Amino acid sequence: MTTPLKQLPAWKALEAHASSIKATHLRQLFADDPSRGERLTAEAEGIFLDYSKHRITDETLKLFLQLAEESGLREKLDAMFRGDKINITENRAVLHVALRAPKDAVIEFDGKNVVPEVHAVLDKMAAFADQLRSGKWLGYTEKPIRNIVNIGIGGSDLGPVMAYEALRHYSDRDLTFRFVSNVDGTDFHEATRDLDQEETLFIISSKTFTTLETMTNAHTARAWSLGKLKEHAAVARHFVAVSTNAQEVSKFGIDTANMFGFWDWVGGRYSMDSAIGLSTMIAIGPDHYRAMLAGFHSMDEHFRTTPFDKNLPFLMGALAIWYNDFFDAQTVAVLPYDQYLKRFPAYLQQLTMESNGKHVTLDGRVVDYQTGPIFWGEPGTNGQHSFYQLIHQGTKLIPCDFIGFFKSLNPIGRHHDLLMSNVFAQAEALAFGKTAEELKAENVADWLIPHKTFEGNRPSSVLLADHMTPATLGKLIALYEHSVFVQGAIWQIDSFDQWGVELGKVLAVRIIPELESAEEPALKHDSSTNALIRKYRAHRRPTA
Ligand code: G6Q
Repeated sequence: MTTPLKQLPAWKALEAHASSIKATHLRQLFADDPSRGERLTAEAEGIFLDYSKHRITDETLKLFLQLAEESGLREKLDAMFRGDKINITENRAVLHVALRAPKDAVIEFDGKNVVPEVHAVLDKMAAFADQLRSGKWLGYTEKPIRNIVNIGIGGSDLGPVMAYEALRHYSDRDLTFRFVSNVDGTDFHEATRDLDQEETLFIISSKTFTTLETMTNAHTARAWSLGKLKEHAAVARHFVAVSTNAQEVSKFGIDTANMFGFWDWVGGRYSMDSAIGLSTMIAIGPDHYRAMLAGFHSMDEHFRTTPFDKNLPFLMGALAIWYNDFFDAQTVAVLPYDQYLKRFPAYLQQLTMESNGKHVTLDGRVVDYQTGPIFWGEPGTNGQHSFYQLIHQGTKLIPCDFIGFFKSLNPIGRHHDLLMSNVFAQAEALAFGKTAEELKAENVADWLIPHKTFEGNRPSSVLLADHMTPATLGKLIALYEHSVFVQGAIWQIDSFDQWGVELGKVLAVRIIPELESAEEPALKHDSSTNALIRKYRAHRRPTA
């Protein structure tokens, strides 16, 4: 049995250290060490991290390095890269790093090198993407496909949506991309209402090919297509699948020649760079897609080989644990100052919260410390005009990740300097605040001073890169993936299962017939659920 986390000497030392550091303001830390702003930084693969505005000292980092040692972080990391079945509750390996390994790499799973298979699928995706992009893939009525609709949910949707938005600059603007995830019919309707069936291709993305939402939308899509195309044979030209379940794919009527596979060892939320990224590849083209994979891989290598004191995922993971467990912080705000990253916070929510929202350790013990924080955010500067108030002056401590670029892909006038000045100003104001003395010197009326005072001492990281490219996106995602890994490994939890999500997949199924049956059903839920079902039945639209 592993030593419980709170009994590790480094954890105990961090507890004592945290209570001493809580009394120190960031103003003091900066005054004590004028080089702090340059010293507490790290850079890897073109991603620069300034972590100086955190309530830490060299001692904090030293203790986290000791915690990594006592937690066996290095061995855990090696086990993941080696393909050990570290997802113990599902008895699965966790090998998303193999999805972006170069052709000549050797990563063995069950005694077999998986890299050639990964590249075979990539080549098949590339051939398909090229046909579509060049207008050679024709629909059933011989018209070229112009619209691509990805149907998937969770890990089979959030990554593709985020990547499409993030890399729009690189996308083929003659093609239209839509994403349908919700089982709410409105999602399908609004995504397809202005599309022509003859020019529309659906990618049904589902690892299991059994997910209720996706299969419902897939059947609706088939009916919608055949409503105009009539012949069942049209399905082969207008539907492709991304899945691990060939049997269900062919049952649906999709030719398995048009199926792009992936593997059991790819978790849903770690799958955007598997065949689940087919829509991304069609949008940006195979060369850009490969550049994105190379970006992922370079961050994988940085994580795997760099000592932890210079290791970006480690530093970010340690900071997340620091506030979550020693400062009672409940959340982390992710604030990308780049419009292309508008879906990045939503993507990170799944990556972080589905991975580390766990309350038992790998040994099955209930934890006596906090695990995964809540991730949330919006692109800057929009958030500044709404929730930043609470971050600056509320009663909650919210560490922030600011993400910015040196160059804009759309350099218009002064826009980019204005945008970036906000990144620096916000991080500065959060850390240093505004004192009563400063306000007095500005002749602010006495009674207003408490309202206008900013306590400061609010921590943030600033991440900077040159400009948004497919490779940069890959690096950023891998950075967060591995930071999540660091946190989960130290918390001794299984970051790769999702029993809470599985529950949702079975619960609704029980209630569906109770909503739809013509006969009044004998309800056996609690009194609230029974009453809600009765009320819904009384008011629902009768089936035609
Ligand atoms: C991800 C989760 C979950 C999953 C969806 C879709 O890690 O397991 O978000 O991706 O439930 O599952 P399918 O791809 O099997 O449809």
